[in-house]
Amino acid sequence: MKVYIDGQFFDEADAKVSVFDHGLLYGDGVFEGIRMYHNRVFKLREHIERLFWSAKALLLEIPMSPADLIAATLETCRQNNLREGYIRLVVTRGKGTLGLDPRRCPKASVIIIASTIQLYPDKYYQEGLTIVTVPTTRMLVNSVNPAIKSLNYLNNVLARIEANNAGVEEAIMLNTEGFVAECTGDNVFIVQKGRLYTPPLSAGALYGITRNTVLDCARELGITSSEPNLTRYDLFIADEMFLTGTAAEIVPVVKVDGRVIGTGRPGPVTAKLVAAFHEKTKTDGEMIFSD
Ligand code: PXG
Repeated sequence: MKVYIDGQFFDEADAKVSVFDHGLLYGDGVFEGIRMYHNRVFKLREHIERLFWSAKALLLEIPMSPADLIAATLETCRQNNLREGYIRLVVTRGKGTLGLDPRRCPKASVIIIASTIQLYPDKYYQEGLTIVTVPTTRMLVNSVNPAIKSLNYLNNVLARIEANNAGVEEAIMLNTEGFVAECTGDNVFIVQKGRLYTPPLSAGALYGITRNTVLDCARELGITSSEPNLTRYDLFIADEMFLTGTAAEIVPVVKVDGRVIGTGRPGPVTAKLVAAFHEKTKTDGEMIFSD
């Protein structure tokens, strides 16, 4: 594997960062998880845009233009001869002193890893997931805003540990008001009487690119969608439920906190959206190889 670090490609064994990098010392940095499908980097421009937004929120200057970062990402896929897979783009605050002040870090570091992806087992897509709500609440929008895709993922890691303890693959996180925010690495959707609902981003969620794509698919399919605050009760009485994320794509949920959702099987609206999503992955995104 060839890993891009600050303009150069390194073999995996030599792809290293400093122990003085504030990405390691303080979780000070931003990242993106991106998919390649059919020789295209899906929604690459949208991911790069969100990376620059996350960096802006942290006053972190990415030492490359968006266009150069797009070019470097595509080149990393080519160097690894990948047309399908997963890309992890990381921008750390860079090397600094043993103090948290970001002004002590002269230059941010850009890392691009292109690899294959460990997918959820097919049975989750066929039969749906069982999940639980966890006690760890989502961070406040005025502390570390969940909209910032930062390297500080401990809030999510704590929730994931609670999901692991409960023997499930994902966890619903509520905000401090008790409304549904999102899962540890996925956004949440429900279907009720043919209409699609997802929590508003102000509830404390990532501006999910898969979430946006699903909302686009719904519009194109004539499915009405809206973004009201949702409670656990709304999830329990939903006809259908699913999660969205770059890694999971669209994964149906059939049980939440012991309550069976709808028929207990993935539903028809979910199936339509899954089909529409997969169509988009064929045509949407920057091409890797020109053939
Ligand atoms: N919420 C959170 C907290 C996330 O981290 C999503 C929602 C879905 O957003 P996208 O833009 O992907 O639709 C995410 C995304 C990983 C991994 O390896 C995590 C994500 C994406 C890709 C890989 O854990 N999280």
